[in-house]
Amino acid sequence: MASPSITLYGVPPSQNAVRTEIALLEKGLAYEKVALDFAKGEHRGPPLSELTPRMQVPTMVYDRGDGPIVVYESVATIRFLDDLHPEPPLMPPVSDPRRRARATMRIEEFQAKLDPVNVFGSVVFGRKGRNELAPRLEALVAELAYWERYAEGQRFLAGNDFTLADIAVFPLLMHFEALGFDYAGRTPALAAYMSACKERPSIQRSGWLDAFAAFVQAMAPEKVLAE
Ligand SMILES: N[C@@H](CCC(=O)N[C@@H](CS)C(=O)NCC(=O)O)C(=O)O
Repeated sequence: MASPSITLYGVPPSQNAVRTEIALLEKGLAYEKVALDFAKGEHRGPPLSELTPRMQVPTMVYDRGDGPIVVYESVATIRFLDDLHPEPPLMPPVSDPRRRARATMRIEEFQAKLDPVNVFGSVVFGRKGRNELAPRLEALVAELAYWERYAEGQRFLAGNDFTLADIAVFPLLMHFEALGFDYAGRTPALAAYMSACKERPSIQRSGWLDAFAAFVQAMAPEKVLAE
């Protein structure tokens, strides 16, 4: 297959956009990164508005010479890349149904259960505080208890190999660390999992950990998840 031309529209600290980038780095694919300035409303105009009606990032334009394919929704982008570029694999094979089911469940649970309880935007942009968010914070901590169980006894979420499930979940977990959640004290298996992900070369090479840390420092969100 000819090497595709890939353009990734993102925003440096975005936990959504970094998923696509991690998958690209895992696959060893070359790509051009276009950083949009949301403060200037760059996502509301062309080219993004012509590529996606939702005008959100990540949006990836993938072209292997037979016309551009636009893919958005971060989980769709990483699935797409793993389907079209199966080596190295980012899903356990069908010949290992136990681990494959685990990875699939974690991705589905990320989308259906974990992402919906995220309060990061409400704290950072909505400037909502601990009292106002109390029921949502309780729901979030209860949800993290499931993930603690999932992280126990293995390096990554579907076993000892890094998969799409980790690309989906890890960036979101960083949000809760930024809001003061004490992984080491409250969920030790998740703390070990976070360390393993932070060491992953693709995650380090993405530069996202630094971009996210700088964003958190600049926005100084209230530590609503600190005990
Ligand atoms: N479910 C989407 C969420 C994408 C998303 O919310 N992206 C944010 C940046 S982190 C965005 O583009 N926000 C701009 C907007 O919604 O107007 C995904 O996983 O890609």
